[in-house]
Amino acid sequence: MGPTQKHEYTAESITVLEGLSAVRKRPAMYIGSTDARGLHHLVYEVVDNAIDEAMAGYCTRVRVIIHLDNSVTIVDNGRGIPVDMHPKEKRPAVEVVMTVLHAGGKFDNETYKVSGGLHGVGVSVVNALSEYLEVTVKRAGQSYVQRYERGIPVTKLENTGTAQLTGTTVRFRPDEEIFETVQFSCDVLRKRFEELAYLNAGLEIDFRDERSGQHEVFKFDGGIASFVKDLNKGESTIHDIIANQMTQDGIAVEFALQYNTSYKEETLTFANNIRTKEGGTHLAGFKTALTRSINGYVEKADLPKKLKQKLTGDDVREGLTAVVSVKLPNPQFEGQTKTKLGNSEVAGPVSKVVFEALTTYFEENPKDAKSIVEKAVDAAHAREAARKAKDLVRRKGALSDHSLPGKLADCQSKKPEESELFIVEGDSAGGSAKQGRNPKYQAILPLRGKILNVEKTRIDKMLGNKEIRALITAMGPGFMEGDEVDLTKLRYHKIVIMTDADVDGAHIRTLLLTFFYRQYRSLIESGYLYIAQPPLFRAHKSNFERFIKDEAELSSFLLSRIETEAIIKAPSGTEFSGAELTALLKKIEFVKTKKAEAENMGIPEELFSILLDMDTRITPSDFAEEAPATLQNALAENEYTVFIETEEDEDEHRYYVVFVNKNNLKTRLAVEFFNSRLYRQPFETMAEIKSMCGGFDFALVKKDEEKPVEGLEALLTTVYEEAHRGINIQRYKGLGEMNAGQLWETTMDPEKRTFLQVRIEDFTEADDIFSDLMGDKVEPRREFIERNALNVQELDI
Ligand code: 0RA
Repeated sequence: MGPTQKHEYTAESITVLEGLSAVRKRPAMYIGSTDARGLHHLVYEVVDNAIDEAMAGYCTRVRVIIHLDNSVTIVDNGRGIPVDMHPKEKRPAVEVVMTVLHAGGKFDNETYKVSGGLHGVGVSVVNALSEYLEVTVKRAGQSYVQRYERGIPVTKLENTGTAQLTGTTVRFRPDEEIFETVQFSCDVLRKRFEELAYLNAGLEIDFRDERSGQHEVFKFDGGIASFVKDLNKGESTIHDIIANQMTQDGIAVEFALQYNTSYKEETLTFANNIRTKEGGTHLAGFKTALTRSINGYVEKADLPKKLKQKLTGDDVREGLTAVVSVKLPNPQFEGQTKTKLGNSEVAGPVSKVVFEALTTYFEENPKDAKSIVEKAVDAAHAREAARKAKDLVRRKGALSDHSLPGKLADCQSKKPEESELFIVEGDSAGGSAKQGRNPKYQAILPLRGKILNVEKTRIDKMLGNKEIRALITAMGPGFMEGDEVDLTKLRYHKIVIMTDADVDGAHIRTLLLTFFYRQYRSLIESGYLYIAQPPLFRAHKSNFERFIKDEAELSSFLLSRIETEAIIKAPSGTEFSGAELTALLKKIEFVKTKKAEAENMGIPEELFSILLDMDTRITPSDFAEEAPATLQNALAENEYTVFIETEEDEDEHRYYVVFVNKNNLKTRLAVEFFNSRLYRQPFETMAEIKSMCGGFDFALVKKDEEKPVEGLEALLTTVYEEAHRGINIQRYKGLGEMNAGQLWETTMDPEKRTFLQVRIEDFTEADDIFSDLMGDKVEPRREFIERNALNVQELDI
């Protein structure tokens, strides 16, 4: 909606256009990429500006709304972008901020900017890459609005009345001409907002996703101490959280830590609110202080003799959960992914803050100090035991072939490039795999039952586990990450996990993936780890047999059967057979999936069907005081009524369409629904179906027998029923249900199989999922299985 009068170009606006067209020409230079990552950066950029206001002490709340058409609104209650005339540019400051590259910088330079990495490029970049952007400023008792399209102002900054409070509202819709995808991920955004709320104690971030109806408010008065508390949820902790904060030499340092009874370390570091995955000088300062303060305490304190021992950095970090956050002017980001803090002046202040806090805490809480020392000493012993266990395995390893595990059916080839190791669940599937393989270059290692849960086990125990030892020796490249994993000694360049398609199989696969991720990360990074894809179905009929990978292939297979045997007669007189029949059914199926999606969002299928069935497509601009007549008529025919609701939210005027059915059930949709893909795509498909068929009263002709079928859904069901007739479809649960020949043909034969290559990115997102699944307490684990119930169910029917 909104006005679109043309703007006159002045000399200034031409230079502006040049700047913005550079952004549109090479968007990746400014936001990193035009995939989902770059897309989300648009939101972060605007939110970061609001957070800058919060860090400067002027903003307490940020609201983010994802609308149905994938436009986004970001509202803050900061000072509002200045609106006074810019002396040189002769335009309001807000227009300069929105259209001139790097003009977003605050005029007061006392506060820290979030800027770093890809952030901090300026809101003008967001503007340049948006189909439209509308900024509303409330400042000095007045309210102002201006609209831009693809970065170009299409209205002047308009004074729209008085305003009590102050703040900035930005609403934009990413440009589909620029981005490969314009679909925001609710999960990705919510994770970032939660993180930002932890890092800025007291700041409220209110996040609403109107596509799903999700609404969450993040606000942590405890800041990063709350962060540590939540990271340790599901673990048993051994003392209260230790935290401190201080500004030293212009660098604001904060940390919080707490040990739990597990054996893993989780230290998250941030610089100017940006997660530094690769660590850097702040992490170095933190580690030094931790090791020094604990060793200092061990030396000074009156402790039993068995605890009087020098501890290493690794010893004191076992079971540690910590968050370190620094804020500094001019952060330097280095490293491969630009997530390593390089400023050398940071290490000293961090070290000082941490050392002083820990030393005081240990003196005041000797009981806790003792528990921490005991834990570290325990870790030191385990490390020693592990070293011995490794030595043992290493010496045996030197005997080469003779030391290979008995269960391993090795391949003849000694060339890693052509050799493959299949890790197979269970002895029986292992048997089939051994018989079915190509022994020249395929090796089989059957693992019995569940392997060890490596998240809960230390390396010494792990090396004591027969299955794990067999796996390590079979693979060949030495031991654990951090020690000497030598990939040149890897005996196979394809390590393939082959498990059943049921819940147990999924669990074993997760355990194995965790093991590789924690202990052999470089092997995954080199692309050597794969997952085999055994078929989910077998179709057979006398001497016909076919293996089918998944649901999608099953439906294509069934359609291909019917397309040669049946004809669909449409009311228009058109007869569909062969490829045309399949194409028609695919369209009907597409509409059906979209209806299910809509239903999931709370739009009843009956209502959605009415909207899709209309003769003309509605757009948001068709709505004024009332809904368009075409819509009102279509609804009236189905005993629905419709009215418009406007909401004068503190900063914006929102339009909602409210549908009421004959039972007085109300469905409320923001008007931008009519610009969403969810509506537009199936509408167009329905229009095609209608023009192809001329109505929905079909007849299905098979072997001269004609059967009337009324309606699209019924047509789909009937066709599939017919396609199922006379063929047996069997669902595979286990590898064991296939004989050796079938296993070869479907899953192991390089000519026919498909493997999934495991990538390290698959894990970084899943990091939390692993800890959830493998942690100490039972509750989060159940949640995981429920959250992923869909996947599991699909595997296990
Ligand atoms: C320039 C100067 C000032 C604030 C801002 C920009 C500003 C930008 C954005 C973007 C989203 N929300 C924002 N809030 C503020 C300083 C204002 C002053 O000095 O009063």
